[in-house]
Amino acid sequence: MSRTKSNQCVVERGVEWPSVTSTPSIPLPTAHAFRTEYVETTRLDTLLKTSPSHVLGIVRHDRNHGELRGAGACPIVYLDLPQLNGPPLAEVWTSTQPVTYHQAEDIRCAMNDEVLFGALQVEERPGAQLDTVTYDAYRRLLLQARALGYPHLLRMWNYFPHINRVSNGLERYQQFCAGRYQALAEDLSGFPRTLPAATAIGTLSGPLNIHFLAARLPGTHVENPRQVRAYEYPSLYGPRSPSFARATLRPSLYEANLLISGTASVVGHISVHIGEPQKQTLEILHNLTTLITHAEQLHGADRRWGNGHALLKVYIRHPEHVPAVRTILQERMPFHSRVLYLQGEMCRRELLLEIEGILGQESSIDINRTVSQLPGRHQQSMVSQHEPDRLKRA
Ligand code: 3EB
Repeated sequence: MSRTKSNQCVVERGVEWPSVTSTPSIPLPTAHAFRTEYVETTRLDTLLKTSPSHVLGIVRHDRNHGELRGAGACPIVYLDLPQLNGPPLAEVWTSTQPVTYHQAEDIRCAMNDEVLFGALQVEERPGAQLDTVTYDAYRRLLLQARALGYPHLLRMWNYFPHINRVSNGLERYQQFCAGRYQALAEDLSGFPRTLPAATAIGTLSGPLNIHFLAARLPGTHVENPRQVRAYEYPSLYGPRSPSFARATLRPSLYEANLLISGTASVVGHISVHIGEPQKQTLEILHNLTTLITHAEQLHGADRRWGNGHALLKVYIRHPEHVPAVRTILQERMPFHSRVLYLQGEMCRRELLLEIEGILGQESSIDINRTVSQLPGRHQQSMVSQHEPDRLKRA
C-alpha cells in the first residue's frame, strides 16, 4: 500500500489498495460514454482545441474566470465555490464517442449515444420565489431531456446562494425542495423510486445553477442502509422532502459508474456530531463505505474498484476545517481517488462538510471466469473486499 502525502499537491491520491486478485485480466477497449477528470484551468484552451467534439461539459469553480476560447456550444458551468486547495481546477466531462450539442432557451446540452450532460442557470429576479424558479427550471429540463431522447435522470447538481437564509418564512433550501418535489412528482415517471442521485450546495453568489446527467437507458438508484431515504424524510426538515437517491449506478458495456450523492454526517435522518468536523468526516466515510458495499451486494461483487478511478468533491463550510478533514481523508480514504476541496454551504446549518463522488471502473475480462459468467456489466463490484473491514476500524 502506498500513500501520497502531498501537502502542496492539489489533487491528491488517497490510499492505494493492493490489487485484490492476482488473476490476469484482458483489458477491453477503453471506450466510454463519459469520464470526468480534474484539469488545471490553464490547460482548458488546449484541451478544447485538441478534442473539440469529445467534451460533454466543463464545471469551473472560479468566480473570476476569463472567457474560454474554442468552447463553442459546449456547456460550461461556473460556480462560486472557492477552491480550497492548489491551482484552479475544472471538472471536465469527456466522451470517446462524438458529442453533439443542442441549446433550447437557456438549457445547454451535450449528447452522445448514451448520455446527455445538460446545464442551465436561472437568475432569481427580485420578488421571485425560489420554489417557483426551481419548479420552472425542473419542468423545462425534464421536458428537454425527454424530447432529446434521454428521459432517465442519473444525477443532478443544484447550486444557489444563501441556502440557509430564511425568506418568506421558509429556509431557501426548503423552498428549493418544494419546487423540485413539485416538478418531479408531476413529471418524473416512476417517482419517487426513479429519483436520481443529487447534490444541493449553497454557493457564495450567483444564479440557481443546475447541471445534470441523463441517459437513454435507466440507471439503478441505490439507497444507504444507514440512512432514511431522503424522499421519506419527516416533515421536520421542510414541507416537501428532498427528492434524491443516495447513488445511481450506471452499468454499460465497457465500464460502470457509481454516481454518489452529496453525503453528509446524517444517520437515519438525524445530523450527528454537531460542531465536530473530524467526527463528521469519519461518519461520512462510514456512510460512503456502507453505501458502496450495499451497491456491491445488490449488483454483484466481481469487480475491483480499488484500481478504478474515483473523483471526489469535498464541500466545506468553513475553510479553516480543511486541514483536519484532509488529514483524515488522506489516512482513511478507502479507494484511489482525486479530491477537490471547495468552499460551500450545506443544506442544514449544522452540517460542516459533504462529500460526493464519481467512481468508475473499466471492464476487464477475468480469464478465470467463463464467458457465460460475464454478463458482468450488471454485476460489478464497487470496492475492493478490504475496504469494509478497514472502515469498521475508522
Ligand atoms: C442529506 O443527507 C444531506 O437536496 O439534493 C445531500 C445531497 C443533501 C443532496 C439534495 C441534500 C441533497 O440530507 C443533504
